[in-house]
Formats: sequence, C-alpha cells, structure tokens
Amino acid sequence: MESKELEAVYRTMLRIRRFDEGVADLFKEGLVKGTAHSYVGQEAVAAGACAVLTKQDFVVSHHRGHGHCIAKGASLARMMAELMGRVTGYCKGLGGSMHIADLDLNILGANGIVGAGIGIGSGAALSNKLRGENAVGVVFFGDGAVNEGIFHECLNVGSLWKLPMVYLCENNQYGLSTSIKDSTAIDRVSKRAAAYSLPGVTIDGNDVMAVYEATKEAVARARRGEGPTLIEAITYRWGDHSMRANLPRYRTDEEVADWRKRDAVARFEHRLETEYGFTQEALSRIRAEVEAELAAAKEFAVASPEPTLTDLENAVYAPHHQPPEPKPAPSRELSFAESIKEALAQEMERDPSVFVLGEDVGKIGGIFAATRGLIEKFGAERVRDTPISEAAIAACAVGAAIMGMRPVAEVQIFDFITHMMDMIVNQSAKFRFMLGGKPTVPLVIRGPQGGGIRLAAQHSQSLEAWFTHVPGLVVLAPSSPYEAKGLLVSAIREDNPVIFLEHKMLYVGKKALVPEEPYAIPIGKAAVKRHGRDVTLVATMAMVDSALQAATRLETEGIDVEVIDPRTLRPLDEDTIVKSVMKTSRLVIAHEGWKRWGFGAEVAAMVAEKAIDWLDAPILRVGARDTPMPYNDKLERLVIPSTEDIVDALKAVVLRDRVAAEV
Ligand SMILES: Cc1ncc(C[n+]2csc(CCOP(=O)(O)OP(=O)(O)O)c2C)c(N)n1
Ligand SMILES: [Mg+2]
Repeated sequence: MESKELEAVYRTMLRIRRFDEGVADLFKEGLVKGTAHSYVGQEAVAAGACAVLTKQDFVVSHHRGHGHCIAKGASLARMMAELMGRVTGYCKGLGGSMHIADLDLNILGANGIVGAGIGIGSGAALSNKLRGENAVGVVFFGDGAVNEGIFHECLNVGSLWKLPMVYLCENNQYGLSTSIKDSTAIDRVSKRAAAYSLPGVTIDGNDVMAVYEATKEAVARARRGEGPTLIEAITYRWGDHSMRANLPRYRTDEEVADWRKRDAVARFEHRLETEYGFTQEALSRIRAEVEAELAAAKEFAVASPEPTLTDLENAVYAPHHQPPEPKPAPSRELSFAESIKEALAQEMERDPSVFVLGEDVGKIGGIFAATRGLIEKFGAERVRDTPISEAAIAACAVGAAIMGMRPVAEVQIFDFITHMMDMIVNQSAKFRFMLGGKPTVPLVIRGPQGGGIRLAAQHSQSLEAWFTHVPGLVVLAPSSPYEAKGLLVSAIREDNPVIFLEHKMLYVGKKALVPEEPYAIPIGKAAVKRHGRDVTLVATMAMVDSALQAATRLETEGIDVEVIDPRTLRPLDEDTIVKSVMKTSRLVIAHEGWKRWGFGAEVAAMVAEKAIDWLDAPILRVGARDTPMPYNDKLERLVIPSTEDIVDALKAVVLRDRVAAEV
C-alpha cells in the first residue's frame, strides 16, 4: 500500500471507532433511541476489506453495520442524522441503525435479520454477473449467521453459479450471549467452504493488513470469474451485544481485557510509525480531523428536522404501474399457462433486465409448463434452473431487484412460500420503506396455488391473506388467461414486489381469447365481469367462474347479480366495490381461501366502514371450510366453496328483503 492508502485506512478505522464511541454517548443521553450495535473492536475488518473495493463494488452489511458503511464511504453526518431519527438521515429517519444504506455508494444495506444479507448479496452478485459488470461484492455477516439456512443455500448457489463476490464472516466469537463453541459444530467456519467447493481461509481480523491481503486475493478471484471465497476474520466486539443490552455477564473480564490488548487501531498505529514512517504529528493531525468531522456530524444531526407522517406514508410504495386499461382485440385462444409464458417471453424480449429463476423452470419449463420453451429462446442464464432452495431463490430475486434487474421467481407450488417468507415479508416489502422511500424493488414471485386437484394439505392452500396483510407488497390474482397475461405484464413492469397467484384450476381450465400483442392491465383496477342491480358479488381467481355461473343460474329466478373481480387484491380497488354496493345495497364475497380471517373479511370491513348506510342485508362471505385441504376427493369438494354455496349466499341476502317486503 502507498502512504496515502495507509493514511486512508487508518482514518477509516478511527472514523469507525470514534463514531461508535460517540453514538454510545448519545444513546445514554437519549438522542439515539431504540438500539444500535457498536462495531468497536472490529474496525480492521471493515476498513481492510473495503480498502480493496472500487465505488462500483458493493457491500452488504448486517445489524452491526456502522463500520461497513463508514468504510465504504458513507457520510458521518447523514449516518448520525439517521441514528437520531432525522429526515436528513440516510433513511429519512425511517430505518435507523440497522438499515443504513446508500445505493449510490453501492452500500446495499444493513439488516435486522441475521443472515439475510448473505442472500441479498448473492442476488446482487448474480445481477452483476447477468449484466456482465466487472463489479464484485463483499457480504459481511457474523458468526451467528453461519447456522442459518440462508448461509448454506447461498454458499451453494454462489459456488455453483460462480458469483462474483466474497463471503466475509466476522467471527467475533459470540452471537448475542452464545459462544460459537456452543453454537457451531465445527472449530473453524472457514472449513465449511469445502462443503461448497469454495476456498476458505481464517485470518486475524484484528490485523487490518491481513484482512486487506485476504480480501484482495478473494476479490481478484471473483473478478476473474472464478467465484466466491469464504473468509473468516477472527475478531472481538468490545462492548455488549447492543447499546440497549443490559445482560448478565456471559464473557469473563479477563477475556474482554485480553482482546482489548489486541486493539486493531493501536496495532495499526504502531505499524504506521515503526514500519511506514508515520510521525506522531501526522497521526495526531488525522485524529484531530476525525474529531472535527464527528463534531460537525453531531451538530448537523441535532439541527435536522424529524420526518413527518407524509414521509412515512410515501415511503411504502413506488408509484404503481397503471397504464390506461387496454382494449386490444383478442385474436386466438390460449391456455392459462400459455398466457403466462407469452407475457414472460414478450417482456423478456422487450427488457433485458427481466429474467426467470426457479426450480425446474429451465429444461422442463416448470411443472405447470408456464415457462416451457423459454430456455430455448433466452438461454439458461436468463431462464435459470435453481437448486431446491426457496430462500436462496427469493433472496437472489430481492438482491437482483435492488440492483435494478426485474427477476420473476417461480415458487413451484405456493405452499413452499413458507421458505421464502423472510425475503418476501421482511426484505422485499420493507426495503424501500426502510431506506426512506427511495429505492425500488421490482420483482415478481409467481406460482400455482389453491386446491381442486387432490394434492392435499401442503400443496393446495390459498394463501393470499398472508400477503395482502403486508404493507409494501402488491398482490395480483388473475381469473382467466386474459387477466394472466395482462396482469403479469404489469407485474413485471411494476416497481414494487409482486405476489402473483395462479390458481391451479385455471391451469387445468378452458382456453380463452387472449390478444397477441403485449398489454398491461392497470394495477389496483377491478373488473366488473357482469353488471347487475340486486347484489354485488366480489369473487377472486377460480371463484370468478363459479360466481358467473351462480349469477347466470339466478337470472332465471329474477335475481340480477353484479360480479366484480378485483384482479389486484392489494392495493384493492375499493371505489369500484363501494360504488357497486351503493347501487345494489347487498354484498357477498367469494374466495377459496379460508373464510375465517381471510381476504373477504377485509372487504366486508371496508364496505361496512364506507357504505354501511347503503346496506340492506348482512354481508356474507363464502370461503373454504376451516380445515386443511383433505386428500379424499369428495371431502375436497366439500371444503372448496362450490357454485351452489355462492348461489345460497346470494339468495340469502337478496330474498330476506323480498320475504320481509311480502310479509
Ligand atoms: C433471524 C434472526 N434471529 C435472531 C435475531 C436476534 N439477534 C440479533 S443479532 C443476534 C446475534 C447475532 O450474532 P452474530 O451473527 O455473530 O453477529 P454479532 O452480533 O456477533 O456481530 C441475534 C440473536 C435476529 N435479528 N434475526
Ligand atoms: Mg458474533
């Protein structure tokens, strides 16, 4: 290293140390609230690793993330403002210590979920690889993260796909109070690299030059296209787990004192003087400059205003994709699967940032054939078969989306979404918000859900209510091949994470007219599938067909049903539903998900809040029985709502008035 670089590394270490010491004081004063995790003791890891990186290279951090941000060039003032919850902070005061990020500096974010960054970083590296960028990334994580499933799934795909990145474990020997000896069945984390056919090294994480050299070698390997390295840097945090923690002792005084003697900053100072000829005056000057920078950062933060409710509300969603509703002439009939495939093919043709990944999506085109043939047209990089690693699939989608790609991940059967929940709910849905409402996360998670083909309790659920409950997600639910194509095109062009639900009965259902040219159905716009005067029937997905059949049946009995298909479950087109209820004065909601605590409950509550004075009858819901899906076919038919059930509900709300009127 040149003298200037050595000075920069030293300055970085000091900035980290003094920043976190300052934060600890401010926490005691009550100016920093909540919690923050001090990086003091581990400065050499962030400073040494980031010294290797260019601005284009990215870092992904974890809950103990201040050091990584500072080392990658973040402003102390904006970090301090964030910690004080100010609008001038990196996340407008919405994220706090555990979410500081700056995408302009390729700092992709700290994380409040142990291990999550390993996944996001793998996705970001995949994005660099797909685009042919020369950039690499370093993912920092603690020793606690190495026993999370995401670590194992991602080291496997990282190695398999030769992702341009470095997995850097900061082994500070404790995960909260638990010693690594009590949590990890191997003496060296780096040995785990062998299981994934990766190089693994253990280094002294308190020796900044050792960290620099190991990272340099790993980064060079990644840039050569040879894939990741696992570096284990042994280090120690001086303070407690977090500033809030007031825990019984789990480390001995001797151990803490011993590690304080191995102070990375003091060691480097000594080397700068003895090996590299830095004078005491030069070091003092740097110290004074860092103190001045820190004082200015505090002043800036204290003087900054706090965020408002408008900042909060505006941070959740990027503007939705809402082109005018197209009226293209339908040209030929397509199946549901063919419609999905056509949407994917046309969008992949139009936009090189769109790619598809999932289990068996490539060579066989998915088990429901929705991606069949795409690999021949777009190749195995963009139609990517993955291991059976749902968390890694979702993580790669999130990481790539953050980098500006538009991934479409298939979940083979929607019930397996349980393995993706962290990435969907904690990461994708909140990323934009936690970063103050700036970044977009344009990804689609799509796949078959619902019952009807006797796949039993773990392959048949209708899970929309899990996702409609979460601010930050868009939930789309096509009811026909026409909707499937138009909604999927919108989903791919949408700048928010989209859950795209494909009911299995639609896959095995009739072909229907679908326009050949690309078209997008606006997000948040319901369709009135049948106009009527007597009762509003809101139905979703496969229930739309049953709803229309029920309406036809009731025509002969003089009951005129208006059928509304929301198409977007979140954000819900409340206006169309409320206007209809104001006309008909009655409401029935039909969906295949469980009736209790389901999507229908929200629609009912919303209508009760907005239009109770217009209602002439109780709102009825038709949904699945309150049991898991049985295998036996007769019982399955009894669990899934039938056309008959819908007819009964419609009659109940309409005829009670007529009977009353006759009396
Ligand atoms: C998935 C998950 N589990 C548990 C926690 C609570 N938690 C936060 S940090 C932490 C310890 C993590 O240890 P390690 O990864 O070694 O990082 P360190 O704190 O030592 O830097 C725990 C248990 C969490 N945030 N996320
Ligand atoms: Mg640890």
